Amino acid sequence: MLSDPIVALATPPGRSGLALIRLSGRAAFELAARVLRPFHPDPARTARRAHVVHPTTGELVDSALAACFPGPRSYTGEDLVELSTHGGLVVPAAAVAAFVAAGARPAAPGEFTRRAVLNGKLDLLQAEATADLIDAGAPAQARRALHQLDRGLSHRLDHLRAGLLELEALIAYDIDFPEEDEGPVAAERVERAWRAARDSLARLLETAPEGERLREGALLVIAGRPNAGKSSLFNALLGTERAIVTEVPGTTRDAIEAHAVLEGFPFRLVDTAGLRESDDRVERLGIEVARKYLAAADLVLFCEEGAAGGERYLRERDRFLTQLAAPVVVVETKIDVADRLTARPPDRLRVSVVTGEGLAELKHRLAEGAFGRLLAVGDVEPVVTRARHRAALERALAEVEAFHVARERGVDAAAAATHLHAAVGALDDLIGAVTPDDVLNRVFATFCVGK
Ligand SMILES: Nc1nc2c(ncn2[C@@H]2O[C@H](COP(=O)(O)OP(=O)(O)OP(=O)(O)O)[C@@H](O)[C@H]2O)c(=O)[nH]1
Ligand SMILES: [Mg+2]
Repeated sequence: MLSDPIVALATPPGRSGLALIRLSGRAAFELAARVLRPFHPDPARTARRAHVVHPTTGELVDSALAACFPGPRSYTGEDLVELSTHGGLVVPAAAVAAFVAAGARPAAPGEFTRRAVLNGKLDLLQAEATADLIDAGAPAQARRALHQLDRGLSHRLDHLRAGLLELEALIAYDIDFPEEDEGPVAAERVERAWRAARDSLARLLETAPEGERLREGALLVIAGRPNAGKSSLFNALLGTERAIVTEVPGTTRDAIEAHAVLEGFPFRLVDTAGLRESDDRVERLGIEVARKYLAAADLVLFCEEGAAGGERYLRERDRFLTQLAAPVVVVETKIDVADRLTARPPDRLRVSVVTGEGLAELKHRLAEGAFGRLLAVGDVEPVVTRARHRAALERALAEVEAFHVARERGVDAAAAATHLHAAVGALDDLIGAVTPDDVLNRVFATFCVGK
């Protein structure tokens, strides 16, 4: 049942000062009155002290603070109680059990937010942003989620939608008076409005690759010849000694993956086996794995020692680099021991993990390489962060293009307008105007309990 009372612990279980419990649904206040002594829903949104008592055994569970949020002015849009109890393993669980004994059902993951969406308190993009904010592991992810929670992307879609409806209104005259050659609306005006809508959609879509990368972390693969200093750099970027470093070429055999935050952006860093012809079976397998990662990389960090030189090396290196699909950042390693007299291109990145020289500049270049477009648009422009968003926008763009083709071919206005309807429909799906259950299930599948 949609509005049956649900209860959940909204904070993680474990040793903590406080825990937050949420209760929402029909008759939530009557139910709370069976557990909280004393209990007054008024004044609303005000914290009041109450004893938490098990309704059937009468056992005292805790002395807590309760605040009531009468619907529709609550997170879920229903009557909602928030209870701050003491933390730890025993008290919060006993408090939840008391509410269950009083008639509440333990909430499913994301069920509070799902109700917020169904009651029109949040759109689907905001619900997704709520999950993204909770899951954020890097500051840039949190900023992006907050922007979306604030309806940043939703506003842009509202605007796009209004533009499409306006375009439809512009050609309405052609629909009503198809025989007239030139209606009161000049063809150029329709063309202009169409171009504006198409460009706006296309620009939003262009943010998708980096937007999705922002949610998942950019796959940054460190490559180079054996002993080039890859593992040392991997550790330095991570800030911990994760990979084994020795002076023996061929130390790293397997790929090692770890999460890192560079310049506030999320990365999946991969250290790989040094690339060379090898007779060692294990090393060969490691090189094979490295090649697979390189094929999937969003960005490659190629390490080489200053003295690596030699015509043949450079030829082979350049051939290797041009084969890569991903953009490459080349860095010279071990500059604390490098020959300072050798001439180098002035824009060459140079680092030492011993002195730390060049590391800040390298991190900046990596963030730019993987998230340059996001850095350029800043935090105010909306960005598309999920495959679901991209698919809907691609559908809308295809329909907007089809509308134009139909007009060019002289298809009658009513038929051309069906493409605009379909484009508006795609945007409605995206924002969650009418959301089928299976879409909701997918969106909320990864939520945590209590949110
Ligand atoms: N002086 C100095 N030595 C370094 C620096 N970076 C790495 N080294 C040394 O270079 C050697 C090889 O470093 P690794 O990080 O293991 O190199 P790798 O590219 O991972 O090597 P493989 O795993 O064998 O392919 C080790 O002896 C490191 O201590 C540096 O910045 N300065
Ligand atoms: Mg290594």
